[in-house]
Amino acid sequence: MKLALVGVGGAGSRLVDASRGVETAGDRQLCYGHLLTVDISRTVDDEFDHVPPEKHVTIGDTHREVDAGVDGDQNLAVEITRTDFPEIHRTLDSVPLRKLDGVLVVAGLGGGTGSGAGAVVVERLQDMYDKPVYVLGVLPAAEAGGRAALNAARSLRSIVPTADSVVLFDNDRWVDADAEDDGYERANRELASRVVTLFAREDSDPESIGANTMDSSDLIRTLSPGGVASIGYAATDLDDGGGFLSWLLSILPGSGDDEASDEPTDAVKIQSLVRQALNSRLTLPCDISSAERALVVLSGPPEELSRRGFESARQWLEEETETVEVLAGDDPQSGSSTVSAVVLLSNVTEVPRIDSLQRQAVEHDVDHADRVQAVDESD
Ligand SMILES: Nc1nc2c(ncn2[C@@H]2O[C@H](COP(=O)(O)OP(=O)(O)OP(=O)(O)O)[C@@H](O)[C@H]2O)c(=O)[nH]1
Ligand SMILES: [Mg+2]
Repeated sequence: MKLALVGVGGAGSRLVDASRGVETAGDRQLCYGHLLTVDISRTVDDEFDHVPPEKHVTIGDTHREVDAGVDGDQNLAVEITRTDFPEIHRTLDSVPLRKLDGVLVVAGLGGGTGSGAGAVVVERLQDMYDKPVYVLGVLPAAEAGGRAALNAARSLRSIVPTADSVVLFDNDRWVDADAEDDGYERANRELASRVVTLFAREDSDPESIGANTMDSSDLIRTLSPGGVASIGYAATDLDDGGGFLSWLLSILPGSGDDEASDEPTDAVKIQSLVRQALNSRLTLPCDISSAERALVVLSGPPEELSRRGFESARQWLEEETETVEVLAGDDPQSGSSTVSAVVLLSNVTEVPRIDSLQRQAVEHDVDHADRVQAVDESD
């Protein structure tokens, strides 16, 4: 799938930079260089490795309240973005949107800019473009505080109905608060590699595309119910020691038993990998049976991807997720030394983190209202 990447705010811009980094380091193409980042700032202090300066749009720089961002003020971000949208539009004009399959807007939903400007960008894109507009949103960790939770809860309310689907990433589960570089860099790489593996394809010639190869219509179909989506991922290195086979033998139930067969069947191999992906830490932990649709993509050398394995993995996933619609496709990567499985769960509704975020947001809102009232009364 070819998607233009639009990063909004600090986290959104860094994630677009990281995704482009993953893309350029491998053979897979996602945005083909069609990207832009938008931030509200008077000072540009971010150094990007993969976003050229002409693709970075700074808005609100004449606004007196703005320094290096709106400091969590979502309403101010919305106001500035509405006023300065022509500046974003100019850079968007340099992106050949009609030739792409859609847009992926990336934003940290706890930030004022990510949540506020992000919502305006999604709304405007939907008005001017008839292909899907997806969102990759980062939920703030609980430590980010009540205001970040309130921003995220509000932005989910406006973005989820407007976007074609919102893939979420939970900082609470992914960012190591004790890490020296504040843990974002590593989390961003993990997320970027999942997104690129799910959406991007090897830049291969159309002649070599097989019957089971995943294409963009499978992704569009899986994401079409809208709502919130989550990604699971597992990979194994073929060159690592005994390779795929011995790794699978070591994780299979009953391995080491005398009656265990010498070689697991292709179906068992692939099913084990898909099982690992589903049981892995999801970008947004959720009850998998609440998903409306699911998609599994298996990447690796074509000789490792068997048809029978696929069908059995798909059926198994159908049972596990209690979902009637599970699509499966492969992503042949000739010469690759890894086999990986990505599972996309779409329109998940049982998400404990969204519930706790909403509670945190309500508490903050009540506290905030109490403080305002106390100030008013003391006047
Ligand atoms: N995963 C990840 N999360 C981040 C990163 N940077 C910030 N965050 C989180 O995302 C939220 C938004 O932060 P920013 O993106 O810096 O905020 P912003 O959108 O620029 O908005 P303002 O700074 O308020 O103008 C915060 O809750 C941070 O904890 C990042 O690089 N990766
Ligand atoms: Mg910022």
